[in-house]
Amino acid sequence: MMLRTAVAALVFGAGIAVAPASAHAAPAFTISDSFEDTASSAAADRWFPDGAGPGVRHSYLQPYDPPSANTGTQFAHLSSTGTETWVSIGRSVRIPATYPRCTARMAVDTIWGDKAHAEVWYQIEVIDAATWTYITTKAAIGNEHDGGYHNLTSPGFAAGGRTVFIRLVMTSLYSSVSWVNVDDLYVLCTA
Ligand SMILES: [Ca+2]
Repeated sequence: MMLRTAVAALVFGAGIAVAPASAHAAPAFTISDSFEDTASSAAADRWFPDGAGPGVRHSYLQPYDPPSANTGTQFAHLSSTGTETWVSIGRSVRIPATYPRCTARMAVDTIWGDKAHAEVWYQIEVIDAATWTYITTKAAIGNEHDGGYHNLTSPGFAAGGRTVFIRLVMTSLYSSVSWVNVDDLYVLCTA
């Protein structure tokens, strides 16, 4: 409840500040991460797989498969064959104190869902890295007939001056194969 109050206050305050604004766009902090290796860091140095539960599960970076990437050539593969199993891929992002109001989105392609329903369950999670508590989450149901990547955007959150861990989690409720590909994290933070 305290977090919701804080977010509402920030949104309200920002609206007042921006209302008389000039034509200049408000400054912002952004991160775009397409799971590619860059000159400054390899994708494997930024992204971390995790998961738990019964059955077989996989979470790893998939390089050099352009037809399956949303952009570039690299993405993440999350799959499982277990019930009540979760798998994830995530990375840390330092949110500047001067740009505390953020949203985060990731692109998800549902490759293989439960045989009866063709569905998988997944959600984007923003976690306070210092306390490992949730800041916000947003869930979605993917269908293997959706046709390609779809963006899943988190609710707005306030985390100025903190490091957050942002991850995409897939949950399997059936014993058949669940499989999604993940690409293109985009974080936008404003004052
Ligand atoms: Ca990519």
